[in-house]
Parts: sequence; C-alpha cells; structure tokens
Amino acid sequence: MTAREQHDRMANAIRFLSMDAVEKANSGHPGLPMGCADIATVLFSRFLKFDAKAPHWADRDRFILSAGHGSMLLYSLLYLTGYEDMTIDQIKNFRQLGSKTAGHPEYGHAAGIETTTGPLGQGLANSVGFALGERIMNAAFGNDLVNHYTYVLAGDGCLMEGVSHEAIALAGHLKLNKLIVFWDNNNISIDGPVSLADNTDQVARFQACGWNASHIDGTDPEAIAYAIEAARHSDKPTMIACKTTIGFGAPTKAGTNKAHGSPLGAEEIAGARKFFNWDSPPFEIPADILDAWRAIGKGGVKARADWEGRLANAEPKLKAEFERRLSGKLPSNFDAVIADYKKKLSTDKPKVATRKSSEMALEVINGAVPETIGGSADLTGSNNTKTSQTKNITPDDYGQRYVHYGIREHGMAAAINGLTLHGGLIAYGGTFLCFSDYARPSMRLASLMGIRSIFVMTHDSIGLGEDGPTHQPVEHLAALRAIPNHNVFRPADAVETAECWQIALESEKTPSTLALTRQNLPTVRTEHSAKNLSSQGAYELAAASGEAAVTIFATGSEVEIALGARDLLEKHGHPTRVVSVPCFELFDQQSEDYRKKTIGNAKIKVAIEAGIRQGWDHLIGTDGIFIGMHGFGASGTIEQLYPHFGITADAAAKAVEARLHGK
Ligand SMILES: Cc1ncc(C[n+]2csc(CCOP(=O)(O)OP(=O)(O)O)c2C)c(N)n1
Repeated sequence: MTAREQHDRMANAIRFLSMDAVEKANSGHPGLPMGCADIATVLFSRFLKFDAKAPHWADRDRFILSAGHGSMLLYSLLYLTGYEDMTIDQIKNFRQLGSKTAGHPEYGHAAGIETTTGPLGQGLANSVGFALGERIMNAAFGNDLVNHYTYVLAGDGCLMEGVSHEAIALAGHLKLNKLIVFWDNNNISIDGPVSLADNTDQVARFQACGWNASHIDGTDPEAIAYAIEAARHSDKPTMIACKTTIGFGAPTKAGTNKAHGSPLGAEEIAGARKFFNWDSPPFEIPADILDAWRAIGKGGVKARADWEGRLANAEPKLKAEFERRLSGKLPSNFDAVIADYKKKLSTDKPKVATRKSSEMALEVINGAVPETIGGSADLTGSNNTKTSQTKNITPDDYGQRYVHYGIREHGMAAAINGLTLHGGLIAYGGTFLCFSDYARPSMRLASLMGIRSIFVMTHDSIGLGEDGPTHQPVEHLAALRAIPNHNVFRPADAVETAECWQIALESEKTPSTLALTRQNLPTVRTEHSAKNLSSQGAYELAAASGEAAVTIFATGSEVEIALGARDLLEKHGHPTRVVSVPCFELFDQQSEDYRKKTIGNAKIKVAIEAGIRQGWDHLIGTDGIFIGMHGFGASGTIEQLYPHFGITADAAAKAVEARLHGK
C-alpha cells in the first residue's frame, strides 16, 4: 500500500465511524468529520505530541475542536488512537443519555476533550488562553517542562461569531506563535452557502490581526503537512485556510448543507462506502488500520518518558512547585495568610469600596499565590485588578502576570477559561458588572465545565452614579445567579471581600463572580472571626435586641443600609436582626437547620439589594418587603440616586413600620 493509500484509509476510518455513529443515533453532524478527516489524520499522525494512555500529560499538545458540532471527528480520533475512555461502545452510544459521547464535546466527559465546545467561536477563543497559558508556564518553568502547541479546528461559524475577532486580535497582539488554527473552509453552513451571509476575506482578516494565514487544499496530505510545518516555525500565530468539501464522499449530499446536521441516510452511506471502497460494516475498523491508528496513539510514549525524566531530574523546588501548580492546590500557607489579613482588617476597619478591598485582598493573594494571572478588559484602574506583583504580559515577556485584554469582555472571559483549562494557572479578569452580559456565554461555559475561572465585576449597582442606566446593572445579579454552578459573591466590606476571594480560589470546580462597589463602604465585620463566615452564604451579622420582629437580609453596599434601618427600628422598639448574604448559591448548600435558623421566624422579612427582586422570595417569601430596583437606574450622583429609588435606611424602616401597623 502506498503512503497515500494508507493515509486515505486512515482518514476513511474517521469518516465511517462518524457517518455510522450519526446514523445510529439518528442525529448529529456527519459533514464536518467527513470533510476534515484528512486534516485530522495528518495532524495526529505526523505532528500532534500526545500519548493516548497518559491523556493528562502536562506537556501534551492541545487539540481543540472549536466546531463542536463535528464532535464525531474528535470521538473517532480518541477511539482510534486508543484513549481508554473512548471505547467502541461509546461511539455506538453517540448522543445517548449517560454516554461520554455527548452531542457536543464536553470537558470532563472523556479524557482528550480539552474544553467544551458547541457554542461556535468558544473553542477558538479558549485557545488564546491555552496558548498564552503555555507561554506563561514556559516562562516560569522552562523549555524542558513546558513546550507544546495548541491546534484548533474552526468552521465558518466560529469565524463569523464576533468573539472570534476579539480572540484573533488578542492572539495576534500577543504573538502567540504556537497557536495554529485550521479553518474548515467548506463554504457551507446550515442555511446554505456561506455567501448567503458572509463574504469576508478571512485570510486577509487574520493577516490584518498579525497572523500568518494562507490557503491550502485541505484534502491534500502533503499540503496540510507543509502548512503545519511552516506554522510551527512561525513567529506569529497561524491560520491555515483549508479548502474542504462538507460531507466529502456522500454521493449527492457532499458539498451541500444536507450533509450538515442530520444523518445521511442508508442510501447515501452505501454510496459513500462504494466511493471510498470501504467494505467494513459499521463500527468495524480493518485490523491493519486500527493498528496503525493505535501506533499513533503510542507515538508520544518516548517523548512523555523523556519529559518525565526531565521532571524527575529538575531542581527539587522547581519540580515541587510545578507539580503543586498543576494539581490545582494552593500553597500550604494560604489559609494562614488570609486569616492574618482578615484579623488586620477587623482592627483597621478600612472604609473603602469593595473594588478597593478586592485590590487589597489581591495584593495579599498575589503575593502568596504565584500562579494567579490578572487582567481587565480596559478598566484596570476601575476594576482594581492590578497589584504590585502583576506586571504586564507582553510578546517579549510572558513571565509576567497581567493581561491587558483590551475592550474584549467576551474574548477575555473565553481566554480566562482557556488559561484555567490549560492547567497550572488561576486566572481572573475584570470589567463592569453591567458588561457581564458581553462575557456571559463564556461565564456560562465555565460553570458547565466546572472550572475555577474568576470574574471581577465592579460598579455593581446604581451606586456607580453619573454613568447612568447604561452602566448601572439592575438584573445582572439575578441573571448570574440563574447560572447553575456559579458562585456570585457580593461582599459587604473588606473582610467579606477577603473571604469571598478565599472561597473563589478554593473552589476548584466552580467559577466565581465577585460583584464589587465603586462607592466606599464601612467595615461591618469589626470582630475578627477565624471562620470564613461568607462560606455559609448568609449569616447573622447583627442580632436583634430581643426576640426578632424583623429580619433584614442584604448584600454588598446595602448591608450598611440594613444596619441603619435596624438602628431606626430598634430605637422604635422593634427588635431587628440583620443577615448579610454574600452568596446565594453557598447559602442554598447549607444544612436545612442552618438555613432555617438563619432565615429565622421574624414576622417581617425584608431584603435590601440595589438590583431586581428576582431570586429574593426564597429568603423573604412572596409577602416579604423588597427594597431595591424595579426598573432601570438613572444618571445622577449616588447621593441623589439611592433616595430617588427609595433604597435608604429610612425608607426600609418606614416600610417595616407601615407593615407592622397593618398598612
Ligand atoms: C453560538 C452558536 N450559534 C449557533 C449555533 C448553531 N449551529 C451549529 S453548527 C452551525 C453552522 C456552522 O457552520 P460551519 O461552521 O460552516 O460548519 P459546517 O456546516 O461547515 O460543518 C450553527 C449555526 C451554535 N452551535 N452556536
């Protein structure tokens, strides 16, 4: 058999596993794997550094299928190369409940799936974080331990999504030359030809963003190999525009949108079997071809063993630090550092905005945790995300710890996910809470994947003042709380802010958003507690003088208002307690006993939060009093806005008294 024949048969193994799995599932996308099988075969057989039996090897090359609808391409590759998670039964159970072969690749389902893709553009945008993570880790640990490529397969959809532009501009700016993107340039998307909606010269676009980019025939193994080889020696990121045919080999559906999102049908598959001269039944791969693929799966064994040798011989401190960072565990003195810092805060009682408290906490954290990588989407001075330890990462110096993401909230959040998924790093990035909307698709995926991405969202209410309603978040806390597995923190003072940061860093499987104020707030936690009270989600901050008639729940800046309302009510003879609620999600995870005790039996329950009511009824009941926002904010000073919207201690006390007096 010639080398070309061997290549073709190996590529056809991907094609038939994909066609047959989609057919059996009666759902899925056969077109992409059929069109891109040559690209994948060349990449995996000749370039990708990996060992299928050690899928978590830290220095493996990463392969990201950004066009997640073509998931069968990835699943086929994982099966063929011998990843233990990916058995032939998993392939047969494509898209069935409980299988590892979900409709779109899901991080954590099977080793070898580096990130969850499906929402188009995300994988490409994640890859910027992966490639940057590689450079950062390389700068910290050297070529011997960290030296790998990030390969991405993206479709027309990924390139049409807006996030792609943020991602490629950032990658070009940072000169991430070990990032190599294949564009499946097949001219087809779901509605039909791409020309229905797009005529962008993608090669020119990537070039304009500082990439190498060129066109190749994506079905010619030598052209593919030549392009990859050139990309690996480039000083810029590379985009290879691969001309392919969607559903290649399907007699009538190839090259049309009919090969995109549904099974090909028995007749079409029979035609493809003829076309490729493939006579194996579904899910059976000829032994010589499976052997050849399995050999590729073992191709990286020596490279991995050599790497393990280098790690074993590395300077012991460096080795220990490398291993600690990759394990995701914080330095052993971390808790003590935070405890000391909290003690100091309760004594100093600073009156600062929680965005400033966050910066103060980060100054301590970044000093103790060298793997944090900060950043902001062009609001560094407002988000207070930069500390003395975090100097700018530039193309000339990846050994630093701060990313100026530019005005690219979505690209930033996706890159943060990529940095996190790369391993060895804890990434956080900031913008205004209102613009979490721009980052939300990636924030949601962080939650779905269960990873430790951290989002610093300042200017968290009308308290930001004159910028007005375009910048004043109203529904954002509720909207973020609606995402499963996402801790939304709204700390009330510097102590709670330190506690929330501690929890965010310790939550290895849950992303966090910290909602922080622009305006100054007093320290309300004036008595030191060794315990992290915020970890309970809600706790009694001020007890009532007698049996409580009123409980006021509040978060963030409104805790001060709640304490003011308590003073007024107590003066008027109504025993009132205040419960601070820094995190709904953590409160919901407490024991029923604790929740009952914390919510309490006071006749009147009040919530104060400068956002919408949604979500509060589970604490105050539908008959509780809500002091907050009922629509958009307004432009004015903070001193005007809180009274204007009725969010004051006086208004809260009056509402309670009206209720007490039966009005
Ligand atoms: C953000 C997002 N929007 C829409 C979709 C639905 N969708 C899945 S594939 C696809 C078309 C993608 O076209 P292309 O990238 O050219 O893939 P091909 O048809 O060539 O496989 C669309 C619109 C999605 N998965 N993600």
